[in-house]
Amino acid sequence: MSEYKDIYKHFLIDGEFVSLNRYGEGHINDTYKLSMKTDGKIVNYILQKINDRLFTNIEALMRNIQLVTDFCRVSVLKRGGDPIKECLTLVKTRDQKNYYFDGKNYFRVYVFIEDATSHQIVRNPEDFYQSAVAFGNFAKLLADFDASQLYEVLPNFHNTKVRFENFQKAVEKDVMNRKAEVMKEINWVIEHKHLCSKIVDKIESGEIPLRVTHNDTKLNNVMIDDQTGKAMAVIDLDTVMPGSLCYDFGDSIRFGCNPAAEDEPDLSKVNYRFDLYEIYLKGYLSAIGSSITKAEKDNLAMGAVLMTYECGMRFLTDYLEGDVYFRTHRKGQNLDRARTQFKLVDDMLSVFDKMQALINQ
Ligand code: ADP
Ligand code: GN1
Ligand code: MG
Repeated sequence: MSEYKDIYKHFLIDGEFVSLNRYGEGHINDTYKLSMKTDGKIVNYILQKINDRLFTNIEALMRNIQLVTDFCRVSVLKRGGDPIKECLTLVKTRDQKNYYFDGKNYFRVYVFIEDATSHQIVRNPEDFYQSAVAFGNFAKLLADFDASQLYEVLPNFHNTKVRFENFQKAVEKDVMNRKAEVMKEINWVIEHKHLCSKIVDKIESGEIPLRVTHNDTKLNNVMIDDQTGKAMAVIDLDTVMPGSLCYDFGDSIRFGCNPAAEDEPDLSKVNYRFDLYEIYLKGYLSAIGSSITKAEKDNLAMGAVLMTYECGMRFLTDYLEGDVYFRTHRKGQNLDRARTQFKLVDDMLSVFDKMQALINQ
């Protein structure tokens, strides 16, 4: 049983303890499913040990999440929905805080969103379409959110130029002596360096607007209703901060338009699914409506290439640094992850004109 099995006692949670088990496939926080029994009924929660190596100002991070979930709740209520199912809901501590610090670690608790699943792979095109609608709606919702209220949790999170500099430093330091083994991948990243400035420069010049975005829009950060197949809720709000729609769109494409796992070692199984890109584009544009600018729309396809390139570079950087950022379960997992991303970028670039043409249609 987990060493954290008494943590729930500090939160406003009733009933008798049943179990606490590791849960989900997130790469960042330590997530557990907590089950309690009240009046003979099981009530579940998500308990997370927040990654405080990455998130250094937990107070501000949790304030962001509180603001965004409160905002989401009001909007869901306005349209007659059920906020417990359609939004993340934080459970307060007994002293009315939204996280608990035990002197060493930071914890938070969410209401468990029942009868819905966070999928690791696109099972069918309809799921993917629904996730596009969910992220498109989320973006539209955040268009009315006052950005100045938010703390910038991870500055330069999707600044691909800065990501490249960090990659270069990792190559130079080579702390794990892994460089020689991955020269092919390192050279591939360097050959594609010209991609780094594609969107960053347009954000800097003001051509592409900065707005409040999710910044981590992969399929497993949306809950799909098990019964109806519709997207129920957008989750994982740690990275909600100023960003670009092109990145949010792109990250969904990166993760979803690949029929294989993100860490698939057999690259023959990794292919870019153009048909899924088409489906996602349709769903996203239909949901976001007139909230997208022309410049954003024109750069959606580039957003997909860039997010995939950047993510691959981040996985390779982490491999070189000794797997200290993304959670790994086996040796070489970050390298496999990097390789799938590079394969996807090659595939995307080979049909880039088609990707762009579809947007202009
Ligand atoms: P990470 O930042 O590590 O990715 P997430 O917040 O995405 O952490 O949570 C990891 C996984 O836990 C999700 O992919 C999902 O499967 C599950 N999860 C998170 N929050 C909830 C929730 N409120 N209800 C049900 N499942 C959840
Ligand atoms: C991480 O937290 P999770 O697993 O949803 C990462 C994303 C990466 C993703 C790659 C805060 O997302 O940026 O794109 O892994 N989140 C953070 O799968 O770094
Ligand atoms: Mg997640």
